[in-house]
Amino acid sequence: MQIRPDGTELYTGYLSTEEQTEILEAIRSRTEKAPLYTPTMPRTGKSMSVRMTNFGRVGWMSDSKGYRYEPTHPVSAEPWPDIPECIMNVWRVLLPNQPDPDACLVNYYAHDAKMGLHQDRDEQDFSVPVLSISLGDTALFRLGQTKRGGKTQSFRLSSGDVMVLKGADRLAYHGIDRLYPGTSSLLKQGGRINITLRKAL
Ligand code: MD6
Ligand code: FE
Repeated sequence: MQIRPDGTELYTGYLSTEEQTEILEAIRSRTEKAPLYTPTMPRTGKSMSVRMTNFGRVGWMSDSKGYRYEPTHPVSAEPWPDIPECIMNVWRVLLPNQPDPDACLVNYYAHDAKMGLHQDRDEQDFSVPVLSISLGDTALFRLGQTKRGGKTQSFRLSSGDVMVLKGADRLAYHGIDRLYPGTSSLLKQGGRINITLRKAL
């Protein structure tokens, strides 16, 4: 579904339960070596409410030094695990004319986690879209404009939904206002995983 002309696309129910489970297992096997950690915010040093890890050549990081891409895990100092093929394939099917992603950010939301409005602007080439996969509990996503303070629209992202931010919306502000706990049985502990694929370099 086209949310906005030449912009955001939402593929509701794109992944089957089997595909979601395969992706979840691929994440689980990699988070043993690259565990979820709690990032901090650049200016305030406050903890984010989501926990994060990354796969790929580089991973997105936030700490007192700012936002950036790094080749290693901040706690283990090891290179990030590879991006699972089952995740890579979602990108290749939906974005066949784009270069492969080199960064796969994994965010885990507990029932009370949220993410403030932000732009994804730490990548080198904004002409390459960002693709996001949602797993677990449904979340309320807010999509704004490329300038802060513009009008916003909200929609729900449920387990198996895939969203592509591209074109005019590649630099649109967006965030997660809340989860709807208990809306999915995919994660037995509840909560939500969001995976974003990007070409960072
Ligand atoms: C989330 N998503 O869905 C947060 N960024 O939990 C994002 O921040 C995001 O969904 C860029 C493109 C798509 C996204
Ligand atoms: Fe984002």
